[in-house]
Amino acid sequence: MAASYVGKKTWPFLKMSHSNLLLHLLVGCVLVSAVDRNNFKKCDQSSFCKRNRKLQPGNSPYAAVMESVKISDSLIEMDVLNTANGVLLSLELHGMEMNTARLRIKESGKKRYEVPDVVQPHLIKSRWTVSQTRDSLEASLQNGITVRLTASPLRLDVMEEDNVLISVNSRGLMNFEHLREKKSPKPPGEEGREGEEGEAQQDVAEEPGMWEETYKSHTDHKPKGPTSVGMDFSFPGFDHVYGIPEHADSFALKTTVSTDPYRLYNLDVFEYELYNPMALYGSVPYMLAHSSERTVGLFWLNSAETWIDISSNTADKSMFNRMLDFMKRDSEVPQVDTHWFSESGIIDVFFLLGPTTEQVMYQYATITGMPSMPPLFSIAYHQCRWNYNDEDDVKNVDAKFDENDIPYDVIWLDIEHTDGKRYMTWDSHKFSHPIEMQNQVAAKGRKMVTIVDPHLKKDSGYHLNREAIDNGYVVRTHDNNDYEGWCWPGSSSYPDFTRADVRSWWADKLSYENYKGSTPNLFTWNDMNEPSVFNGPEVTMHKDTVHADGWEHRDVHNVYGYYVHMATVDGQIKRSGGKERPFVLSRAFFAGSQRYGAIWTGDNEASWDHLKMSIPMLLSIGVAGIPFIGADVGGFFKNPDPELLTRWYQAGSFQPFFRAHAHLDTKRREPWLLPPHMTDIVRKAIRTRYALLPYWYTGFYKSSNTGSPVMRPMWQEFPEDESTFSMDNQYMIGESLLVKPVTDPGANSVSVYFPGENVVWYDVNTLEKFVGPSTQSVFVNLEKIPVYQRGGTIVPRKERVRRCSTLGIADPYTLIVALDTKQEAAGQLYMDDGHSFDYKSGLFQYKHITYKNNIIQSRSVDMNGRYQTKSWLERVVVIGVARSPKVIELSGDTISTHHVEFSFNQSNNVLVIRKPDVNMATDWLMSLKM
Ligand code: NBV
Repeated sequence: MAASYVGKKTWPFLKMSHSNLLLHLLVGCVLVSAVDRNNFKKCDQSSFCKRNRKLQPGNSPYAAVMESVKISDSLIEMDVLNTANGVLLSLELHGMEMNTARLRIKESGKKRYEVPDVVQPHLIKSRWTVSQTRDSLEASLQNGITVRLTASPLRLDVMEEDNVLISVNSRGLMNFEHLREKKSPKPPGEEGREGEEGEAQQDVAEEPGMWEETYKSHTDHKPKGPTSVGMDFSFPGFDHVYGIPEHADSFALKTTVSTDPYRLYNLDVFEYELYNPMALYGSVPYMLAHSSERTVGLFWLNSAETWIDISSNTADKSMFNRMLDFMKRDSEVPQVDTHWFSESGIIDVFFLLGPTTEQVMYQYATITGMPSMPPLFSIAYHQCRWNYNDEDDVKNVDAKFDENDIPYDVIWLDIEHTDGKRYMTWDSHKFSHPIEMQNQVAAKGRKMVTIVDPHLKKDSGYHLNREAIDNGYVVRTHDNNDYEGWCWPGSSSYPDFTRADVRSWWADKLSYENYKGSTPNLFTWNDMNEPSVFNGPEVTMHKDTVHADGWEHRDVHNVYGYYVHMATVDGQIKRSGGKERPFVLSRAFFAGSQRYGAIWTGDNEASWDHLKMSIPMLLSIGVAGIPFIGADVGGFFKNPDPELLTRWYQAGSFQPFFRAHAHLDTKRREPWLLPPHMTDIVRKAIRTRYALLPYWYTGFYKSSNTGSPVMRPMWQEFPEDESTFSMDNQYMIGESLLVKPVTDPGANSVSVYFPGENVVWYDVNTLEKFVGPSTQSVFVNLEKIPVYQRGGTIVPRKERVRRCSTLGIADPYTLIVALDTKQEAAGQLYMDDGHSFDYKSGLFQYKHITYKNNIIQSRSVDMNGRYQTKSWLERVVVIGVARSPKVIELSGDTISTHHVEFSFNQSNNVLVIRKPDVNMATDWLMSLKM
């Protein structure tokens, strides 16, 4: 059993089993202290952050050498000189398809880390048309981007026609700390005499922390010295920027003038605080700027520790001053200024010019990869806790769901299921029949997940550790030994997942033969992959450890977890011979993680504030290209009161990854342990999720083709509506559903903003109608989840209550058609087997369903679809029909034309068409004779 809860601020390893605890106390007792924000660096505790932040806007020392310009089709190259120290850099400007371009600045003749395996191979290039003068150059892509480069000081303006959309180095904050030899210390008395050593003449003066840095008790050896890179980017015409997850902060990013910059450094932050720019478990160095006119994106491809400063010429103005500007008609053009700097690597930036939000999202997904299509079960409801203790516990929980008529798809096992935290093994007492256990769960159509962390117990009897050590697969220390860190199992080694051979070894370990006791119904959870190292600096790996090809951990830190996720996903695909879709949840992430699977927001807390925060956090990760995201329902730490838990279930049922989870020391909180009337409400929320699975599944399919998130900000759907730009508490699921979760205790009303000129919205439960744009206070009792369907859309549902999603695969569909003011609506339905890759070879159906001119029609959008389904159309509900039809005639591919039954409710203008009984795979048409 675990040690008791040791108060709020505790080292994570104080929550371990007694044996592990003892181990830690023996070896690591000196390290015991409180983990709070003081255990994570502030900018002024990081020498490269300080150096870059200290730079002041002004004339940049960098200048393009125009005589060196070389142009070949899609690539423009030139030298850039640091006029302060004579160091030469090389600049590349790549023209790319779809209004995108890439700027790379490297150090001439020097090897620095360039992030591999994130940008998609074979991006389509686009040819530049260039005009050049002695001190400038203008390069344009056909129908798109123009880049105007000014040579001295170096500045780039990324434009469309005459509009500057992104300025680069316009504030002169570019910084490229070149690789250098360490100077030998000067004899006493000569320390101050710089300027006599040729090349480094006017170089930045040596500062403490450049060649070695100590944080708490950890010394970071820096054999390469200072290597940071930085650049400023301004967005003229924009007032709002988003993205750069992961932070527990508002969705619209704040200025950092009086705070630390936003930090990107994957960290296991114990009990994270809200509303600050501290780093968390994952990093996507990608920002979107949005205005009522357009959206642009900027992707900074660098996997080292990164900080981003944001300032704005309008954000800090008072409302009064803004009004004054407006009255005087001399309001400035708004502008957001950003300053990005990373500890190592190169400057590698993508400019995505949209112009629409959807286009920016598509451009980003083209560069970093489209999201994978999740298996159906994984978007249903998951039941997790640290821990389900043994096989009986699993059996009982599984049975209780059935007894209580609550559907669920997956039951999860946390670290205690293993043999002493040796992942991919089982505790032989508590889980002595893992295959039988999985088969029993699977007999009901359900699945299981086990946790597989990347740290390996240093025990020669543990096969994974032995093989990793024997093969030389583990990360090395700066002085060339196997790196050893402390984690759950005690002393642990960490495989170097940045190596392809190590990933392939790991993937093989997930085969059924190698992972004893695993079955095709067992899926995976990668935790602690930042990586978390309890006795490391900031609870992570020392930056001077060494990875493949001599790269330091400093260079690859933010992609380590991404590679763990990638290797685990590869393993799952391999074990099925490439047939089955994988499901792997990861805590750490990077740009491109969307290609691998789901991520969640880590160790939140059972509080109303954390429930509220789940919305902006998920929106930020979503716009940064990762759609399959969730937050622990109920809150991980502490015990939620029944009302909070109930409200959290309701909110979670409308978030993409829907999993309840709880800390080891919390009270049991499965839905049936709530007071009965609340169990009823939670049952209803989970069932609502199941009913809407066809809509979610279709949403994920669209996402996998467009890069657009399923849970999306209001402004993605209403890009011109400025009142939505800072919204943190309501959002859209796809194009059709507006969700405003109740996130306050004792609420009996919430205020909902209905956007859109003349857009009608229907309460999905009462069908009450609201017209936009308007803000309305709506009544909520505990049962109520305020969700509204937008007029003009069609939402597919499955109404049969099942024990889990797979059992409902052939169930009939209901279509909810909400008409707009023109008496029209449209929507899509995607169907396939829900689990295999067969859809890639045509076994799918993608239907476009429309209501227009009193005709409801379903047609295949993609004629390659050949999936045969037994599902049929059970019901069509049309909301907002002006008057009752006289007859409704159904015709289709496989049926003879006939009349169908219907009823019309005059009081709310709702038409219900019953049992059209037509197969969903076929094309059909219903004509309403008025
Ligand atoms: O494996 C235990 C937990 C897990 O339940 C949680 O979801 C992770 O975010 N894990 C972190 C390690 C310990 C947390 C205190």
